[in-house]
Amino acid sequence: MTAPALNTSHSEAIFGAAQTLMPGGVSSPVRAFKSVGGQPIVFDRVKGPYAWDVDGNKYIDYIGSWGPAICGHAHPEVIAALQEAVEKGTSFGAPCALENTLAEMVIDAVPSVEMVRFVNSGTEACMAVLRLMRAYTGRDKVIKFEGCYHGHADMFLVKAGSGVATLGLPDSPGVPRSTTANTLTAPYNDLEAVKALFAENPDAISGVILEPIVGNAGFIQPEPGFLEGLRELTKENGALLVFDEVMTGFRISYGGAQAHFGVTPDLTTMGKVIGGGLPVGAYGGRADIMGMVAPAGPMYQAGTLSGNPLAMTAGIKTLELLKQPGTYDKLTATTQKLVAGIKEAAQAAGVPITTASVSAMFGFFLCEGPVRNFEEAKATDSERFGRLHRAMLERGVYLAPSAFEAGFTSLAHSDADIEATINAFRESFAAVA
Ligand code: KE4
Repeated sequence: MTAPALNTSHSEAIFGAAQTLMPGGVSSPVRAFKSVGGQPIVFDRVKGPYAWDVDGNKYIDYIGSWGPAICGHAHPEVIAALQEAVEKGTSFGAPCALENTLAEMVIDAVPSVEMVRFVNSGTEACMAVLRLMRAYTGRDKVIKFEGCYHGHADMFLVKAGSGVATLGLPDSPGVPRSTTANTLTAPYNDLEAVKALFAENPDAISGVILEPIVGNAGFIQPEPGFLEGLRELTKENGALLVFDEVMTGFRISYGGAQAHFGVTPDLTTMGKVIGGGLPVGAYGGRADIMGMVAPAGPMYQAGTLSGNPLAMTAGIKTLELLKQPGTYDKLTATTQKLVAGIKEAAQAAGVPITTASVSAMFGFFLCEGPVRNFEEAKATDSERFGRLHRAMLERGVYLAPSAFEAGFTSLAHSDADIEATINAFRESFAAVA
């Protein structure tokens, strides 16, 4: 069944003008649709599980601003809280009680966090946590995993995921070799490779940082024993274990992936959900480590807008909503229904697929699978994914414009939305088979 042609003339005009104003016409590379082809959709507004573009087309949104919109876009209670807060100003540049409130909520929720520092993005959080790992251990090297993405700071742009993988960039020019010389990489789910790196670099590795569930190389889960093995290996080698929960924090469970899997790292980075759609990042962990952060300790990190009252307000209200009983059961049920429908639709069309989900995060690769690491993820049929992405757009469903990203559901996605999405997948897989 062919979809009606999508009128995107206003999107095209606005995006066309953007080309001369901003590199690639976007504020973040993955939004440019480079790997799926076609013109990006220019959003006009969002509400609940929906987005409307500037041509008035409506989409069921499975990106949710790349994670923050877990309660649904523009949740009325978040909006109301912000409207009240904004009357008191947008930024203080001074201590504010709202920071205490959100800090207490994060500390109460996330097993590894005894103290927390707020910043303005996940990138900032990961930059700061790496500096803290090095300051605390006195060691310079760090282990990351191929396909994991920890923001765009120089030292992490080594075999990174997300937009780096999407655009097939050989990491990035402008990053001195001296900066990445201390960044060691291993395949995800490969404990032996990590063990070897520790053996080859005795007393030189400050720690291991990873996405406890990968959302930046497509959706890849830790194999049984992987996280536990890293916990043991880091302890044995006097190194720190750091979970980058910018994407998984408060999405996999109220305590993040670390609570879900029962493995507690030494430090955790967060972002996205804890800002409720406003710019917030955070890093936190053991008090004895966080005590090194200025002005309590010598490790310097700062930020003009860190802890600003609006972002704190949106984060507090969002976590209050997520803390309600049954939240994650509902998110899990919604997502499992969606993923089962995606799998059935692909199989009905004879399209190879492997699917997975945990709570409100999901993904699929257009290959047989299993996909345990970034190398195996590259087997996905990216060309067919591009055609699928366009076919779904034409049927009113907005998926991440990359085969190397994850999908996000929200409390606002209804059964009817899931049914409509599955129908769109049935038609789209048939169209791209
Ligand atoms: P930000 O600096 O984009 O707030 O966070 C960086 C970051 C750090 N760690 C993890 C696990 C992340 O997923 C991210 C950012 N995620 C991407 C989506 N894959 C942001 C979207 C974009 O780059 O436009």
